Amino acid sequence: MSKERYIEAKQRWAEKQKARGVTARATASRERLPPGQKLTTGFPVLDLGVQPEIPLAQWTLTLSGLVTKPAVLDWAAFNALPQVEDTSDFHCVTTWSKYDCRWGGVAFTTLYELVQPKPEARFVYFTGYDGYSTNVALEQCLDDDVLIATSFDGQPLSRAHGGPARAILPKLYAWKGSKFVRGLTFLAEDKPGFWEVRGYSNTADPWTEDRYG
Ligand SMILES: Nc1nc2c(c(=O)[nH]1)N[C@H]1C(S)=C(S)[C@@H](COP(=O)(O)O)O[C@H]1N2
Ligand SMILES: [Mo]
Repeated sequence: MSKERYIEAKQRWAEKQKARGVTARATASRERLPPGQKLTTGFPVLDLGVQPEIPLAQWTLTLSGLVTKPAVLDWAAFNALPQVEDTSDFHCVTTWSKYDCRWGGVAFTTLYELVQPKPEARFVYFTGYDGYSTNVALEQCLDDDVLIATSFDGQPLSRAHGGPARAILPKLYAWKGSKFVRGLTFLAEDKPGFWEVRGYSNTADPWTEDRYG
């Protein structure tokens, strides 16, 4: 069934349910939707007012800091790494959530194995081509749903949503995933990023509404 027909069918089903006076199944979504969040079916765009244009021929991802094998990957080298797909939910601190985002790209763990962080590395500082930055504990980056995504829903990641490549960390509020990602620096000491120095939470757990401070 095509996506359009599937959506139409679901819509008809919903209308029928409504006509019958049947209310939506709240239980599943209540368990899936973190507190204080509202589900959106669109995909809002949030950035710093700049969406840098990075030609693929000039794009690089720099992996540096406390690592045994620092690396600067160009587009070809990055795409030659094992590719994964992961579908996850997306929670923005401004209270919208989006379900079932299908991301494709390179798992964080693949990059971890490539550069071999030193034992003292405990934090990762992500930077973006737009001047953005954000910090995450290394341990959280090692979850199997964390990736540097270059595709969304089977299509190349659009510039609006952070293309050519962005970080995705589904278990944390979405500001922890840098769009237009440019570098990952492995650090011994934590270093607050763009929003973290402006009062956003350092740990950003949607399930405890760990939004600010
Ligand atoms: N480089 C960069 N990454 C960023 C941001 C940004 O402004 N610049 N905004 C963050 C915030 S607050 C959110 S909610 C998500 C939004 O991603 P989207 O625009 O694809 O919805 O990107 C995050 N990553
Ligand atoms: Mo956000």
